[in-house]
This record gives sequence, structure tokens and C-alpha cells, in this order.
Amino acid sequence: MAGHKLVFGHTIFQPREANHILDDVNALRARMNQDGYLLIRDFYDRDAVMAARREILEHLSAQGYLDPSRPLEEGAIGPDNKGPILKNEVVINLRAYLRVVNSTRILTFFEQFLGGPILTLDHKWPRAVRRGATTGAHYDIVYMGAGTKNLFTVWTPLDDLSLDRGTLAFCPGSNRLDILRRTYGTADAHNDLTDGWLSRNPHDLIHDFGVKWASTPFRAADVVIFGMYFLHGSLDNISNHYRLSTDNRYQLASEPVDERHMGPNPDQIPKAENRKTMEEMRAQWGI
Ligand SMILES: O=C(O)CCC(=O)C(=O)O
Repeated sequence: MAGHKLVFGHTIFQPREANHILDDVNALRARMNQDGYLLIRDFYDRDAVMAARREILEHLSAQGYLDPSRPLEEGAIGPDNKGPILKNEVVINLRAYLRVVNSTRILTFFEQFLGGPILTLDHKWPRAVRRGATTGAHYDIVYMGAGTKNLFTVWTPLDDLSLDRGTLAFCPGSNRLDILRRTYGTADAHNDLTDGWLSRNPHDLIHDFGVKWASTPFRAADVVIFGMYFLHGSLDNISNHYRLSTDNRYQLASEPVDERHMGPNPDQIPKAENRKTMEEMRAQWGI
């Protein structure tokens, strides 16, 4: 992770699956409170996810990101190893993709899990992650905390992803780190002009907060669902293929909405010269 080595069985572990409790909403809620996440295998219709994958690959190919000497199906990264940003103006035309992330399957899941009609934020995050890229550890509340705190992320692999593609990595139980919730968890990367990532060094978090890491190979159609106060990032993509995934947000329609992530032009985090570093913020918070 960001060049730091994690060892399975020592500093990183297999997450637990929630498939056997899928029909028991109370057990799902208890698991979410305890672990901070639900890993559900084969959640979506796999053909629908593979259609979304193909659509994104076609877009990447048309934009010149893929290696033209390889079949499109491989999603091989082109010689420049560029990192595409799939903005909303692109996303609105990704029909197969939107069919998955706005599907009855996911909305019905949350209707039962949260107990009412569901709204999904307009801002969608399909990702094609290049070689060498990683996501530093963070809580999502720092990016989308201006509405309800009872908002959930669904991270979805849009491909079969071995670990070398840079899979999601997360810290089970990090939702219960009160010290972190009271400090870092009150930051707002839009307004406070802070860095959003708590750390790029997974060992730092093991040492400072006693967390463990988890990750696993994924299949297209699996999901990991987690709340806003849950440490996660990604392993490094050390392969020659784009890591295709998406993460999107769901909440009760009756609760306040972070309007920065609604409408046709959702807000990106402002770029600022005077942005405080996370080191400065952590010193201020005493963590
Ligand atoms: O896919 C990634 O690299 C990061 C995902 C993420 O930050 C999220 O799901 O909130």
C-alpha cells in the first residue's frame, strides 16, 4: 500500500463475508455496527456488471487510454499509463453502468437495511486506476459529511480483481475508534481545506490506532458496503491492467442530503494553495 508491504496473516487479513445473513436485516445491522462493513459476494447480476465493464473499456479505448496492441477485453493500460478521470459528463452516458448502480437490487437492499425510501447521491465514482496508483486511508465523512451521517458507500469491483490490481483495503472495526471520530471525523475536505487522507502509510495506522487491515480478491458483482466513519483505501495497482471499480452513496430519502454531490455538476474538492497537511491537522488534534 503506497509502497509499504503488508503481510497476509500478520498485518492484513481476509475480511468476513455476510452472504449467510443476507436475509436477516437485524443481523446485517449488528454486523455493520460491529465490523463497519458488509462484504457480499455475487450481490449484483454479473452480466449487468460485465456490460458496465465493457462500456467503460469502450470509453477508455475511444479516449486512447488502452494499449492498442491488446484486445479491448483485457483492459491493458496504454504506454503512457495515464489515469483517466471519469467525470459526470461522461458518466451520464454510461447507461449500462448507471443501470447497475441505480438498480432495484441495491435500492431494495437499502430500503430494507435503512427502513424507508432511498436516495442515491448523483455524484458517481467509476474508477479506472492506473499502474502505481493507490488510495490513502480515509473516512468518507470528510468528503460528504454535509448531509446525513447515516450515508453508506457501496464499493463495487467492475471486473474480476486479483490483489495486484490494487483492491479495496480497509480496517475492520475502525468505525468504533471514538478518538478518530471526534477529531479527523469532524474534518471537511471541502471547507476546511485539509488533505482528506488520514495517512498513506498503513503501518502508521496499525501503530497509532491498533487497526488491522483486510483485503481480498474480488469478482465482478461482489460489493463491500460501509458507513462514513470507516477507514479504507486501496492496495497499489502493480499490474498492467486498469483496476475498474466504482463507489457510490445511498441514504434515506427523508434525511438531509449533501447538496455538493447532487445535480449535473457535482462539486469537486476545491484546489487551494494554502491547504493544511494532514500532519499539521493531526498535530492539532493530538492524534
Ligand atoms: O477505490 C478506491 O481506490 C477508493 C474507494 C473509496 O475511497 C471509497 O469507496 O470511498
